[in-house]
Amino acid sequence: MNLEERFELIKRNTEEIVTEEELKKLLEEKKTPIVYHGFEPSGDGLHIGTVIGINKHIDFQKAGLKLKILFADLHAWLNEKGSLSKIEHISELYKEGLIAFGVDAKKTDFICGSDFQLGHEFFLDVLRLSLRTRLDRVRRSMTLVGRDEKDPHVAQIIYPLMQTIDGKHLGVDIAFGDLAQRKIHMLMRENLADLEFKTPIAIHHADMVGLTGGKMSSSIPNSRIMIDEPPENIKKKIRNAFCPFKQTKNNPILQICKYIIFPRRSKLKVERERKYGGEQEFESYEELERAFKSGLHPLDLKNAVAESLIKILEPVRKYMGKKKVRNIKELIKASV
Ligand code: STL
Repeated sequence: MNLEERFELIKRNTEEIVTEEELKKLLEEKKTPIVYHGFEPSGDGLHIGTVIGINKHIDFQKAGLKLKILFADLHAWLNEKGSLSKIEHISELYKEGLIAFGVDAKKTDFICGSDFQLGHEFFLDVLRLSLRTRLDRVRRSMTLVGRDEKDPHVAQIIYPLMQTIDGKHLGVDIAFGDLAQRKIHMLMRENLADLEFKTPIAIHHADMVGLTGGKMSSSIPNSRIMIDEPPENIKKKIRNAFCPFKQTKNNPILQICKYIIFPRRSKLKVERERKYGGEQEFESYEELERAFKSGLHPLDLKNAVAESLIKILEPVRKYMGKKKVRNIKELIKASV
């Protein structure tokens, strides 16, 4: 792969790269740049919304980047996502999910935050950063939840500082995450050069809309499909999903095509009775989007998407079943 092809593969299906020029220069100058993606292990496992990121991990690996996955256990704990032992179990579930989905474990560093964030140098860096950063600036970078609180815990302030320092201690060239990470990534870009580190490039991906049309969230089971969801449920959830005729914006079914199916499959086959137009094959997302805009029926698309998604998720479900990680709920209950 030449530089241009590597750049395009890194860029596909992302929302923004800060900055593209810096990324081009990095690819020219460094043989194996390091990209990291931090997760807060919480909830009950991975759903298809996370797959946008996982598909990017695979693209990054193909483009020759070194991938570091950070299970930010202390961050999740500071964010009141549960006890450390519960978070530890969920990290395990996330790791298996990523591997089941095709992230190359041999080429990935899976790192647990508490393994390095409690060290001497890390803490000193957090304190150094605290001397340089104004409360107002940190407040702007906080999560939506924390930002809206009138009297947030100090934990909410420590959180972005630690995340900033993660970039340095993991030695990263690129920080990757969803758009919600944008403000903290900017904090990283503003400060790491002063802490004798380079300025990381930030790459962000979009958040998928939920199947019910609003947010995709663990607390709304019908809004998401788990990566090991049984085929019957997938069919039902897709059949009931929000997919208005001809509407291409904020359409979860089209987003599944764009972010999950086409990065993994070269074609999507829509089968219809002859009188409704017969079989049709789409070879790119753009082609499918054009057809939908001109009146491809949502029900025909939904049937094709359910079939394709079931096939894509089948090996994942088998792997997760074999690893018995579906018993994670009992494990979690036992460890709270
Ligand atoms: C969330 C939701 C989400 C991602 C994160 C948090 C990321 C957390 C994080 C923590 C430390 C890092 C990097 C990322 O170094 O989708 O609540």
